[in-house]
Amino acid sequence: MHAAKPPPDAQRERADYYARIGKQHMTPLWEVLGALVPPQPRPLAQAALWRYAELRDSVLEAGRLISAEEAERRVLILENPALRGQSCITNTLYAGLQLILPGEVAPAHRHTQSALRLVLDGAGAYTAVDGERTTMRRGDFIITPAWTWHDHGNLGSEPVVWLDGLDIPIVRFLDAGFAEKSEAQTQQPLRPEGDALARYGSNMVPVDYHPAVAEPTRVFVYPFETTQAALLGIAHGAPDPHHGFKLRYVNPATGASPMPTIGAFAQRLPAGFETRAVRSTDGTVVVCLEGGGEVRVGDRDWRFQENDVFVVPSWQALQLRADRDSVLFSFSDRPVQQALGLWREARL
Ligand code: 1HN
Repeated sequence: MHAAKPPPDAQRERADYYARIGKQHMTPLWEVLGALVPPQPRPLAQAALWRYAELRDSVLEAGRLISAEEAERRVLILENPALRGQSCITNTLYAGLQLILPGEVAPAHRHTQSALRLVLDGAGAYTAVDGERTTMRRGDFIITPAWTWHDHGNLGSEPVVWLDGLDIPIVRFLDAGFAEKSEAQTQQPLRPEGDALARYGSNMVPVDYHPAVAEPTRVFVYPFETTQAALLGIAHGAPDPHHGFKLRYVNPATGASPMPTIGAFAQRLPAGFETRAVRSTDGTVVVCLEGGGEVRVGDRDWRFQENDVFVVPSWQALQLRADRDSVLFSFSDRPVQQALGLWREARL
C-alpha cells in the first residue's frame, strides 16, 4: 500500500532535508525500502538466447584476428542484453565461447575464480588442471577449481570451441580476486591422463583422503559418455513433470556440487515431452547438447537446437518442450544460495 502523497509544503521540506543529509552521506531508507526488499526477486538480467549456428562464424573470425597466446584466452563473452558492459550473463555468472585453433596454446595461469568448460564443437583439444591433462570431447563437463593452474592446447586438426562458465561476478562482488601467470606456458604433466578419474571418480577415494566440506572435487572431467549413460539409465517410467529426467553433477567424495560457487546439471527430455513451468531463485545458463525444441522463459519463447545457449533469470518461469530426445546441460549459483539458506524453487 502506498501512502497518500504529502502536501506540497511537506514535500519541499523533505526534499530540502534529503539534500542536507545527503551532504552528510546519508539517505532516507523509507524512499528506497520497497526496492531494497522487493516482494520477490527482480533480476536485472533478462531472458536471452544465443544461437550457435548464427555465432559460429563470428567465433571463428576471432581466430584470424588474434592468437590464443596474444589474447591469453580467446573468448567472446556472452553478455546479458540487459547487463551490457558488465561481462556477465546473470548477476552472478559469466559465460563465454572460447576458441582454440590447431597448434595453439592458451598459457598456464591460475585465479581465485572457478571455471567450468562445456565442449561444444571440434575435437583434439586438451585442458590441463594442476598437472593432469584431459582430452576434451563434445559434451564433456570439465572444471578448473579456484586457484588451480590451467592451460589449454589443441593437438588436433580442427578448431575447438567450448563454453566457459565462471563465477567472476561473485568473486568481484566479494572483492576476493587474485590471479597469476605461470612462467611455463604449458604445464608439465605430473600424472597420466585419467588419474584423477580413477582415483576419485570410481566410487572410491584414496584410503587417506578426507576432503574439507567446501573443497572442490578432484574429479575435474565428467565425460559426456558417462552422463549420457546415466541419463539413459534413469529414462524409464514417467519423467518428472517439471524437470524430465534431471541429475546434478556432484563431487563424488562429498555429494556437494563440483565447485562451491557453481552447480551443474544434466537433463534428458524425451521426444514430445513438455515440462510444466518451474521457477527458482538461481539464474541459470542452459546449453542444448542434443535434440532441440522450444523454450519459454517468462513471456519470451524461442526454438532451440544443438549448441544453443539460453539464460533463465532468477524467478522467471521456465518451460521446455522437446521435439526430439534432448539433452540439456545447465549451470547456476545454486550451491551458493543453498549454503546461505536462500534457494527457493516453485513448481507451477
Ligand atoms: C579463464 O581463465 C579462462 O582458463 C576462460 O580458459 C575465461 C574469463 C575470465 C577470466 C579468466 C580459461 C576466463 C578466464
